[in-house]
This record gives sequence, structure tokens and C-alpha cells, in this order.
Amino acid sequence: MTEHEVAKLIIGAAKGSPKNSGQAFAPVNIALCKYWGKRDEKLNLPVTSSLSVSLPELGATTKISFRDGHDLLRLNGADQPQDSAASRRVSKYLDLFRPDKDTFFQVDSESSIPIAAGLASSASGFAALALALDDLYQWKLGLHDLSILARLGSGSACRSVYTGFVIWHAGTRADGMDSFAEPVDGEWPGLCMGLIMVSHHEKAVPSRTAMKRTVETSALYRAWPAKVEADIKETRRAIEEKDFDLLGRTAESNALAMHATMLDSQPPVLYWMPETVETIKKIWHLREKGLAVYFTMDAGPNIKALFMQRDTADMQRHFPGMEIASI
Ligand code: 2P0
Repeated sequence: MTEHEVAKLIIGAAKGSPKNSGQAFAPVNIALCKYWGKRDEKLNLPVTSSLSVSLPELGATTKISFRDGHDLLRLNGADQPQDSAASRRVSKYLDLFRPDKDTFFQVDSESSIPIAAGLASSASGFAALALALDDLYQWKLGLHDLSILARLGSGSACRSVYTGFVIWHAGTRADGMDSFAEPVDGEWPGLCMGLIMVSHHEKAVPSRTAMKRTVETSALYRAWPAKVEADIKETRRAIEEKDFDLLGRTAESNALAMHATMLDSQPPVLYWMPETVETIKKIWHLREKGLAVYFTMDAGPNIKALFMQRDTADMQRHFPGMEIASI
């Protein structure tokens, strides 16, 4: 099945007449058990399930409206050139939703996070776009279906249609209709994520490229599916029992294992900077001294520290400049 056919299947039954514009917000999500590797590149179908937590105060607010001539993407107030990678990717996604080839869109997206700095900007961006399209066309789809539509733009975007803890089921069907995200029960008051920015620069290897290379060339990757499955089980147990050490230990181990598969790729992918290693060692040192702090990392050099609100003052002292996001 093509992505056009999947989109048609989902929005086919929806009725409603378009408004002049649609708008939506979608949060950033950070995976505690990562999505790394696809079984279908067109539909963004993952090899494994993944589990994330959304940061409700950070994300993308996107407005979409019709316009003449050509699509226009505006990111944080700046028009993006039509031939830029971002514009082309968004236009390709919008192709799924054009009633005819002469319909074009303007997309204005305000993001409260640095683009392409390993903070999942494409996830909140495509989730907000899918939700904004639903508002524009008045489809009134459920979040289950919107999660599938968001996935067609970027895999991890399917998790950003929800707040809280979220699981993305890998599914087994070729059409991906069973590959969607849904909330995981369990609030965790006091759980915090600290964003330790090592670099604001755009990454040299896009995560899409790195993911593909890992699947194709890393022998270690063969161990990855079983590792993620076990980690998801442990993370769900940690959420249920509010066991912070289990949550942190599992998330940290999962992120390091993902980076190990990247290092094992040919040519190798290493997103880390010297400051990344320094920060990791500092976190381990602080933990040895009794501070309950763990970390996770994505396809970039930045560190996301996991800690409890009661330790905020200590964390701020050790990591001045760290942005704290409540969960
Ligand atoms: C994640 N990442 O689970 C993992 C961990 C990066 C590291 O999802 O090709 O932008 O659009 O499906 O979703 C980044 O990959 O990739 C990602 P596509 P995506 O958050």
C-alpha cells in the first residue's frame, strides 16, 4: 500500500467542509525506549514498538491555510526557500491531502525548540500539521487515526498527538493500520526532564539516514528488537510502580544501546561531542554521590536528564543553563 492509499483510507469516510484555516499544537516527545529502524520506509513503519513521554509545554503550534501558486512553509516567522529540504518534505506530505494538483497550502509553524538539534522537532512539527489539517478540513478524526496520519510525515510524530506517557505499537500489518500510538496509563507528578544543550547546530547525519544505515550494516542491531521489547516492559512496570530508579536505569541503558548500534554501523555514526561525554560522566558521578539522575539521548549530541522535582535546586546548581521541562 502507498502512503496515498493509507491517507485516503483514513480520511475517505470523514465528512466536513474545509474552513479557511486550521490550527493546532503538538508537544515534543522524548522516547524512553527508542524507535530506531524501519520495516517500511514509505509508511514509516518501525521494526519495534517504542515508548515516550511528551513535554506539554514545548512543541509546535502550526497554522495551515489555502493559497495560490505554490506551497509556502514559514518556520518561526521565516519563509523557507521552496527548494529547501524542509519545504520539500512538508510539500510531499501535503500531497497526501490535496483535493487536486492546483491546491496549495501555507504552513506557519512556531516551534519552542531548536530545529534539528536532536530535540524531536520533526515529531511535534508533523503531529501539529496532521492535527491542523484535521481542523482545516473538519474531518474530526480520532487521535488513533491522526496518530497514523502523523506517522506518514515522521515516524515519531505519531507519539506527539498525545500528552503523558505514550506507546507506539510497531504492528505487523503491511498497510500499517495497526502501527499507531496510544496513551500509557499513569501520571507521574514531580517527574522532570532537564534539557542540557551541547550544540544548537543542525546535525551532520539526518536521523533517517542514520537509522537506515544502522539497520543495513550493524550486526549489533540484531540484538536491538529484543532489547527494546524488554525495556518497554520494564518501563511500563516503572510507571505503574512509580519506581524512578527503574525508569531512569532502563531509559539510560536503552539510549546507550541505540548509540552502540550506530557506532557499529558502516560508516559509523557518532553524534556525541566532547561535552556530551563530559555531561554523561558528570551525571554518573553525581549518581554515585547519591543524586538520583539519569539521562537519555536521541540522534544528536544533547542530553536529556531525568530527575525528580525535589532535586531541582541541586540539578540547577550542577547544570546552570539547563532548561527544565515538567512532564
Ligand atoms: C525516537 N528518534 O524514538 C528516536 C530516537 C531519534 C532517536 O524518532 O524517518 O524523525 O521521520 O520516521 O521520527 C527520530 O526519527 O524519523 C526518532 P522518520 P524520526 O524518538
